[in-house]
Amino acid sequence: MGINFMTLTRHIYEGERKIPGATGELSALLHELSLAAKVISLEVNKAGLVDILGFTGDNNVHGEKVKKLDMYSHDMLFRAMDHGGHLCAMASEEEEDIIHIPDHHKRGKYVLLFDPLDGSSNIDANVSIGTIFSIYKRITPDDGSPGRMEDCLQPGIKQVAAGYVVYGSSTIFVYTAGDGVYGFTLDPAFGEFLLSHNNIRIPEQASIYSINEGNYKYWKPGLKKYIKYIQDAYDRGRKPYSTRYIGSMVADIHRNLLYGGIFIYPADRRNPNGKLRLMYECNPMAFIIEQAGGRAIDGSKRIMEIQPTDLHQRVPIYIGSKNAVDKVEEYLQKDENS
Ligand code: AHM
Ligand code: MG
Repeated sequence: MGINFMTLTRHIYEGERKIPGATGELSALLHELSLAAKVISLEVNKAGLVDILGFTGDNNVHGEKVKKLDMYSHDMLFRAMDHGGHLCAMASEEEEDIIHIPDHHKRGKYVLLFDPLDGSSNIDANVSIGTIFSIYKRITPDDGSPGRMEDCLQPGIKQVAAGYVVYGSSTIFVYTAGDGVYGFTLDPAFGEFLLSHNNIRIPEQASIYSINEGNYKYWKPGLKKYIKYIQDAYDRGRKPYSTRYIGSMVADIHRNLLYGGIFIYPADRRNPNGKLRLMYECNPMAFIIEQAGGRAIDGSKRIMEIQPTDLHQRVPIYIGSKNAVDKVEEYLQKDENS
């Protein structure tokens, strides 16, 4: 029986070797991220066993209750990433301001943004959760000075790499460095991420839709009509889409990436900007989905072309299989023009 020796680390380094002039810094960064992912995965897996479940009692910058595992993951990522010498700044969904690299560490040319533990309302129920990350090159001079806000507030098209980790029935690390999407499953026996999903392509045709339908009443008419359209597929001689909604964006999008589907967190009458954050959730997921052949829009614009103005800004998102996103866009536009 053949053994798969394509580890995540080897894949990253081989990828970088193909790029003329690459310094290896991005590879080192991704490798360090994978170490943090292993540590978080361990902790998530034993969450039910140790006294770590439950609220810390604090609220995060969005006014939501923070659970201990969120903070643990945030701290772990910071600690894994602050000393490598490749970053000039970080930003996290769990922290209001830009995070500086301590003065006693070298600073480098990259910026890292992350959502340490997405879908945290699912923690207590042992449902899949994940980490999302996004990497940019700084735009201020790479002279060892601290990174600044403008280094963080770059549009998604400037990402040099992005990825996510799903802590599910197994732990999987999915990333893109702009040359396709690759997934690696953590082998718990020897603690390595092994290539399990080579060059992932999202099916053009969706068979799943993922949206919190409880908010139906607040949706705009165009979205209501689109959902009705996909539910009426039988009338057009097609199997209707299945509804699947975990409530963990990472897990919902990961499944749709593999099976074909659309994930929507729309603007609605209560939340004109939706719920999800452009910098920590939408841009990295958009980069992955586009690299896999799909699309991600905010209703009218490409997510990755939005110029951010705030680290924590929210944005509506329609993301997934190309044909499905084309269709919802058509419905939303008809609505705007009527
Ligand atoms: P979080 O970052 O506080 O965990 O919230 C983000 C999560 C996403 O993973 C998920 O898609 C969404 O919130 C679900 O929201 P809702 O419960 O409104 O459907
Ligand atoms: Mg989140």
